[in-house]
Amino acid sequence: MPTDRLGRLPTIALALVVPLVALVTVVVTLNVTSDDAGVAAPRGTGAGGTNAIDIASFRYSPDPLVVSAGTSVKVTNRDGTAHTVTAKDRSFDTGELEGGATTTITLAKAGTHQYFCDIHNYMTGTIEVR
Ligand SMILES: [Cu+2]
Repeated sequence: MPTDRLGRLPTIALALVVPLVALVTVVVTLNVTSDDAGVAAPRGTGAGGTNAIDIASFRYSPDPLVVSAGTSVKVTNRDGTAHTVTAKDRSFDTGELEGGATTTITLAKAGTHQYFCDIHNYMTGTIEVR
């Protein structure tokens, strides 16, 4: 195990910068999308809001999704390539969802659940279960 600090530093810096850039990209995209809500049905993440995650252009939306415990969440992959919705703690996992396919996950545990795409690990999202 090398413990050379100089060697590790760029890796650490990259590990911090990449998620930050991804976050900024998602925030910017969400702002743009909210001004141009003609693509899909209107959605909100407030009380009684949507219980669905759409995957499009290698992004999850809405992100974060806020749902009540026990809610079934419909996951739709609108891309032409397969994706997954996989919990970091593996408490839920859609498995490979082909382009155009839909599935449902049920979130029993309250809390903040972070998930990712098991094929494209840079794709991440959050579900807040209340
Ligand atoms: Cu993916």
